[in-house]
Amino acid sequence: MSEEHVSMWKHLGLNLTAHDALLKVLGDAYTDIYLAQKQRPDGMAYFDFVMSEVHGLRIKELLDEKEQGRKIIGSYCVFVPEEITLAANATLVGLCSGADFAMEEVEKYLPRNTCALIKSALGFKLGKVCPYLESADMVVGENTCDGKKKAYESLGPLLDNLYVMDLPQVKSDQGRTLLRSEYERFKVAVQDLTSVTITHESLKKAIQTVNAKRMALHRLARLRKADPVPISGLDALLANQVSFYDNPARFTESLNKICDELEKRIAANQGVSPKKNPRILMAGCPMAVPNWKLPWIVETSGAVIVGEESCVGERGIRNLTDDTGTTVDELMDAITDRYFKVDCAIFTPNSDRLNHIEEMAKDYQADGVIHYGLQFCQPYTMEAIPVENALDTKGIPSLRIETDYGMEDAGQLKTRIEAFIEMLK
Ligand code: BJ8
Repeated sequence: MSEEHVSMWKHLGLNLTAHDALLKVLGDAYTDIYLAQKQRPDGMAYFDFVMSEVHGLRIKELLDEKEQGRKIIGSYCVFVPEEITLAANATLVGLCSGADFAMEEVEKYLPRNTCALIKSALGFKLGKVCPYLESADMVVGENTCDGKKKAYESLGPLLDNLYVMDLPQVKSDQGRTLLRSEYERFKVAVQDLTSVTITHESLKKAIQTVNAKRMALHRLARLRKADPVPISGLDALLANQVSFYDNPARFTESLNKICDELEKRIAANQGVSPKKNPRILMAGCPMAVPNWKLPWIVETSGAVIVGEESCVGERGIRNLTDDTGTTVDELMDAITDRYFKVDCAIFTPNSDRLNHIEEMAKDYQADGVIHYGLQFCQPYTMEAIPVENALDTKGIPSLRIETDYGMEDAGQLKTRIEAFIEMLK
């Protein structure tokens, strides 16, 4: 690690000892889980590089952008529209929350039985180990699940720039009206932050940039329908994870290059996993960097993951935004329409999600579905039961997993997952 990076982290106020420990754990996990894979597409070298510089060059880029007057906005949820931030000359970064950190400190603020994702969000702040969080000029919290809503009350005083966005919980006309007005309020807040007024031209261009990124991710998803599948679930998950903090245009170009390579693999009937290995659809809670435990167990147990019904996956990228509106208001309506379709389990009722899981299982020729719920996540662990019942009636085998970010249950999970995969064979 270069001296320049260390002084950058110092300048951001990171706890250098704790940060070193985090980077060590992250680097070791990446080597053991990612670099140990066989037959990876050559293009994944780009993501290996991005990961090796995740707290280095990317942060330097963001700080250089800030020097030139650009603002950085951090977010914890796919309901925060990147289109609005880009249109106002701001960069949106996803704040990962995929690892345990400073847990003793966290439990002074939150009860022990809080989901790992929420605890992680607070732990990264309390441990002072996230350069993205420390670079952000605004951090957006959203009223989604009860856990997040209440945790933002604890996180708020630790930050000087928390903006809370309200979100509907019902897909009704009133719900859409609330989302539309919250996006309007967010637009004003972002304009105030950047001192840039969003125009029809800037918003349209931002929509096109984000659509291009989503189209590249859709292309990757489509290619995973091939049998044999040309890329591992772990690598596809990584592409989705990186999409949250990479430069959007560069990400799109790099992912499209990988897709070109995957098309050649498919034409040559080349896959990452033997044809006989069961194909798995993962469904449930989002998996943020470096939460790779479950896919790693699945793919080292004789199966391959072909899709993710998750916010770090298809739920987050499904649907493009219509860019044909001729005014800022029409484009804001189109943005609202696109995001209102996100079928997060905080919505009630949420039958769209059940339908999407069934559709995905069929489209990706999945032999079985693994439903992943983070322990203490009520929305997803509760919804796992109707999901299981719906799949059961369609004759699609499924397995319900509840876990956290720790490795203590890895052996037990492996036993259950191996038995499930054996049954699918
Ligand atoms: S749109 S899934 S990114 S809220 S795992 S914190 S639900 S208790 S993350 Fe999410 Fe937005 Fe919905 Fe997607 Fe709560 Fe559950 Fe924890 Fe969760």
